[in-house]
Amino acid sequence: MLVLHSVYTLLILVPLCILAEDDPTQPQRDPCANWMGGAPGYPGHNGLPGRDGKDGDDGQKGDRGEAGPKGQKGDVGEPGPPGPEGPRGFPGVQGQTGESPFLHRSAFSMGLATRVTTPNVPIRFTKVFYNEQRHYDDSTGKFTCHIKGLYLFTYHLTVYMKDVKIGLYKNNKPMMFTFDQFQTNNVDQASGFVLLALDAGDEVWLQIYGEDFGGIYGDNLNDSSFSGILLYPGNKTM
Ligand SMILES: [Ca+2]
Repeated sequence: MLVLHSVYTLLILVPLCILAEDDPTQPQRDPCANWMGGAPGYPGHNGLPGRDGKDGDDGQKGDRGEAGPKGQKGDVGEPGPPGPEGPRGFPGVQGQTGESPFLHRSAFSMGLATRVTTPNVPIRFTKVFYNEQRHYDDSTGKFTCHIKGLYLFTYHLTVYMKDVKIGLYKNNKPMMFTFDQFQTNNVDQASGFVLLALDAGDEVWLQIYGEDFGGIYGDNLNDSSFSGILLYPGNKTM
């Protein structure tokens, strides 16, 4: 049995010595040195990389980060709807007494008491319809302006027996005329209406203009009137 084992060992090792002698990459050595004890092997090549392992479990949640910088201001929004109606206010304070529109008063309305035949002098109207302020003087027949302003003058004369030509004067200057021819067996009228801007001190009156025009008549049943009234005081240019 021992002999058989030695033979087998010899049969295996002899070819190995021959094979080792033919490898040119190995250092030269005695191919059969220590062949009975066996020569030490050389390190093998590195193996192939192994497969990827399974994913690990999720880690723990990290800490909250720092707050970011403040953003830019946005656009102005649309206006909102109107609010509800407010409560009723308190009554106002009573006002002060105003200036009376009749504070500046000047008016007269006079009538003839008798027939007038004298020409070229102021006609004296002595029948008083109204002359509260006495701005019309029935002793001279003239109205004198006491309040600067705009005045209205009007006259309505009965014409009887003769023609009438009447002039309305302002400070010795005739401002307007009215002429009426008397018709036989008739009663006529002569009328006039005018607005005049007067200054204080101005005088206004009526008088027969020229000769042979003294037909102005008046009695208890036929009035001839001359009236004037301040429309409003103030500057002439109003
Ligand atoms: Ca006539």
